[in-house]
Amino acid sequence: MNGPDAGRAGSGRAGTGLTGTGPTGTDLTGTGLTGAGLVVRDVTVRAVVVPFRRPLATRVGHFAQWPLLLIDVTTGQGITGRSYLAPYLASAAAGLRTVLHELGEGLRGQPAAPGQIFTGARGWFALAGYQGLALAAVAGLDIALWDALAQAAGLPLARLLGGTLEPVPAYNSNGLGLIAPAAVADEALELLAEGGFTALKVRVGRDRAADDLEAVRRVRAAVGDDITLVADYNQGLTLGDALERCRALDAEGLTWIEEPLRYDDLEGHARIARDITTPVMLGENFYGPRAMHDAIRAQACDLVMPDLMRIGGVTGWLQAAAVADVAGLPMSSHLYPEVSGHLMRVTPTRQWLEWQDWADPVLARPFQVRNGTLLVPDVPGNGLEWDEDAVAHYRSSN
Ligand code: SMN
Ligand code: MG
Repeated sequence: MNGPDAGRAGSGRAGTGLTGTGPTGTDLTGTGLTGAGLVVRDVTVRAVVVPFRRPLATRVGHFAQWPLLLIDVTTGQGITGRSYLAPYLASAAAGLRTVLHELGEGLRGQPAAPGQIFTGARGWFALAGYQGLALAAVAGLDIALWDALAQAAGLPLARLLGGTLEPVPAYNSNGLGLIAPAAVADEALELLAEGGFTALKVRVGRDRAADDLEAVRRVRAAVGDDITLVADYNQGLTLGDALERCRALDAEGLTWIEEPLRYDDLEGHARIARDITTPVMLGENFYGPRAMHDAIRAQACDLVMPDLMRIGGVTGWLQAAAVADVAGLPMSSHLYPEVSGHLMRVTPTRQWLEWQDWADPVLARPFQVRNGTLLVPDVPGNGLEWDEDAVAHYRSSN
């Protein structure tokens, strides 16, 4: 932390380092320095667990339901910014809630200034650690604050950030988990039909490499050569195994092979990237833009796909998009299709949006997909709004 905000960021109340006044201790209300005039009143976080329409088996877990934390940042001006986080496991949701609660307390009375808060967070977490749940919590608040700013401006988030609302090309990631190879063809056709998709993700990493190859070939035979297919190992392999298995898939016309190794094995991924012609994809486990920078410098991947939560929300995404742009790497998204859709509009090297409808059960206005593209809604903010009856129904104590 050497930037001009560094010293100021740490100067707040013990705990989060946030103060009821400005970072320098001054009351900013009414000074015009309060981020579109918005001042945070309160942060509420509600846990829900929603069922999957189509349970998904991967090498990192079998998902039958999806814990979500719904975040509402209310402001003194009557605008509520919203976001959700999907921490995969109910136990992780409980830990994340605690961090969100602490940070949320500190945000009360602060200007809605997500960029400043994002930078300040590096100072607050300098000792406790900036990645993992800490960065996820910052991201959840950041996304909601940007939503509030966009609502205050009367603009969809994509337009506030300087983009347009053109549809965003998406691949359907709602299925094709580690199911029997004999079952993949039908599911692939169902997934394409769900929204006129032209691209799909196939999970790989079955016990037998031959079963993966058979699954990929059966999907290809069912969907034809014009459909884009990507494969995801979800960190499931060791290096020797990965070299063998990735070579075996290299001639299958995949647009990328994702996370064959543990996510932080940059050297191993670089070795695979040199060895095969299919692009290697990393990114859902980049904790902050610097992690993307590190992976690119290590030549660990040919493509990047940050996850909105782990990259640090809207602010982290924008920084990562600049890194991908200067490095010349195509950038896709991971989970969070709603807000990621807005952000892809301002991502210079945008490639594919990952589409999952997993938050739909609690959304008052689920986002729509047409002709394989996500439609970015023309409403002020990011377009997230809760279906309160559904939230009550799926509420969880975690
Ligand atoms: C994935 C991650 C988490 C849950 C399900 C699937 C996968 C993806 O890695 O890239 O979609
Ligand atoms: Mg993945």
